[in-house]
Amino acid sequence: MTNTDACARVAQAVRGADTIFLAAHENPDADSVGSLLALRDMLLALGKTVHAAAPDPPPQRFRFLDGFAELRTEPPPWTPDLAIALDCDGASRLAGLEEAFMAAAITVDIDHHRGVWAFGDIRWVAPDVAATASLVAQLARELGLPLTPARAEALYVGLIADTGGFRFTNTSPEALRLGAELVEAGADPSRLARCVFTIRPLSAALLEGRALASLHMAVDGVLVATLSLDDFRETGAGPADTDGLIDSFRDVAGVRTAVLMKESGPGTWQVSLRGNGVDVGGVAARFGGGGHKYAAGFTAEGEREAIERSVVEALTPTPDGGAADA
Ligand SMILES: [Mn+2]
Repeated sequence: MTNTDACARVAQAVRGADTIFLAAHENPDADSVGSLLALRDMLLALGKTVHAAAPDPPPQRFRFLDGFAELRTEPPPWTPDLAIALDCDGASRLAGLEEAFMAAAITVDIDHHRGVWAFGDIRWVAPDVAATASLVAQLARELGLPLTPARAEALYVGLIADTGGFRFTNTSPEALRLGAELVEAGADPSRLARCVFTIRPLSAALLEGRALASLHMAVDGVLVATLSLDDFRETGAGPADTDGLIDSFRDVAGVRTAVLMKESGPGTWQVSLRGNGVDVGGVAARFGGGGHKYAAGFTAEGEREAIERSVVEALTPTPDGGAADA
């Protein structure tokens, strides 16, 4: 099924439905929240009864988006004619909403992940587009709906988040064209970039200070940072305040792999790994974790120093250029 065919089938399903359940993935990010809110607004304009939800509360920094206050964490009180999942890499990512989602007469998966876990009656999965927001914009065109300022703002938030502000390798001509179209429709690039990338709570800035103070090159090319329970308690920071930290460590010159060790309970360490062209997913798997090739992690119990030693050893470059035995 081509992208155009899939879009037409989703539009047809929308036209034929009265009650529609929209669902984002667990720990919803900018792309799933933006896509959800833009599509919710479109469906309301078509006179549909809409229930939009995510399994976890969406980040408060997106509360300025139209309809944010109407987002729910529980399933709809009715059995929907149509259920649409947005940006969900697999039905399991619907978490507590999965059962209610699957009860719909027609289920739709709109996503831009690789599609290994595609699900539902209609699977509109387009790994070549930069963001799920791009697909929602395409659906608006198919349904003959304009990109209002509110819709443009929500979709722009998703687009810039998933392209890293038009810097990642998925920054295609199409992504840039859509960006221009959304700005013409009323999205404010400067204000939205600040909301998505720049602004953060004081606790996150203080926590970054702790992480920076701990930073050291354990062996050549392997950079390690640590955050203890005390660091979290004394700065008032929570787990979400570490977002993006390890990515900035990967960007330090000379780093092949970055390691961030976070104490999540006494003696329990969540270890995040990032690789610059080094497969850290394989290393994480050896420690019982998982993730992507260049971004992965695992959980370990025990003494911090011992865990650091074993992970650094596993990441230490070998003469063939890979991580040890990877
Ligand atoms: Mn996405």
